[in-house]
Amino acid sequence: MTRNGMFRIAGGGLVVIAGLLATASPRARAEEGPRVIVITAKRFEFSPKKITLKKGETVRLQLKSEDVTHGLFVRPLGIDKDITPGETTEVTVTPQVAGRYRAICDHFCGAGHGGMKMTIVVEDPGSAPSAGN
Ligand SMILES: [Cu+2]
Repeated sequence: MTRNGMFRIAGGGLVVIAGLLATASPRARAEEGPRVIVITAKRFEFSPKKITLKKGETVRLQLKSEDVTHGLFVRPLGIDKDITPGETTEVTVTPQVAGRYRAICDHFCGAGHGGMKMTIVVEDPGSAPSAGN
């Protein structure tokens, strides 16, 4: 075998591997499951302050705390979790009713605890946007 031939084989192998990587990764990502939304809690706010979900779409919320233990409580969506610092707390939701939901911290975290809240908007992709309340 010539020197030239060796190079050709090596080059072809690399192209095949690159092709496998390119096609495998998007598929693997799609099979991982629902859309993931990260929500970070710290005294005395959630970040982001507002998330938008779609009616009927399953999403996985990943809850993290940057300081002390907080909570995330949204009764109509069945969400009631403690958020412990240093851990990722997951909750999976599939909202069935469109609307605007107020999420609150329900684990006392200090002086501003009572004002610690965020908004979860659930849109119905099948209906026109509402004109407000
Ligand atoms: Cu809190």
